Amino acid sequence: MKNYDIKKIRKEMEKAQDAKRFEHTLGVAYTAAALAMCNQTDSEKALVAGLLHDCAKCIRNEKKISICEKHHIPISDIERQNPFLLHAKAGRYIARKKFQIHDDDILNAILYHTTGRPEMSELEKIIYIADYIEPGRKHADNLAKIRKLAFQDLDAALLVILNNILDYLHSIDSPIDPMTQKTYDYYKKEI
Ligand code: DGI
Ligand code: FE
Ligand code: FE
Repeated sequence: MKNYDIKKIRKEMEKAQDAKRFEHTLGVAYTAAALAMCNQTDSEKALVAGLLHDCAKCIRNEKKISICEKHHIPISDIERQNPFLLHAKAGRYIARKKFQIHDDDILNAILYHTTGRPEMSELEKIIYIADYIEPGRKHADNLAKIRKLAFQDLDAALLVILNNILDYLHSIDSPIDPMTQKTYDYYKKEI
């Protein structure tokens, strides 16, 4: 099993993010590690993926676009119109190049942490869920219930979160990435 330099990754993230975002990063990392423990899966990987999931969040939109263009990472129309979505794709790239992460499961957890995808791995689900329920999040009204559910049934929590996000995006008339919709449709049928 690979040993990751958690301290170093944490320090780098503290440098790369503003204070509020770094608090969120720590919240996601430790919530993901707890979810991994609860599911008897690798908590170190969960910690690494949690620490790195938003590693491109504090990069300017133009820079996110240029990183993707320079490294031949395809940008969809919706991503071009909503470049914040690209922090997932750019984040995967930075995790691989700068942090030398070569574990595909960790890289995919970063890549799909915003939209999800059908047939997510357990680690992908853990990061997606931890991003939504970490202690610093205050938004959703049914958050207490979702937090409890997350530690009982990952799939059930995933579906409620996807449903909440889609409702929220519809309510503010925000364009929906086809992958977000596909993920919801898949898990709605699956669960
Ligand atoms: O980076 P974070 O803020 O921690 O979390 P995130 O990467 O999950 O991004 C959060 C926002 O992304 C949240 O407000 C919901 C939004 N989002 C997820 N899927 C889509 C989306 N926004 C749009 N416009 N379209 C989507 O398909
Ligand atoms: Fe994010
Ligand atoms: Fe996040």
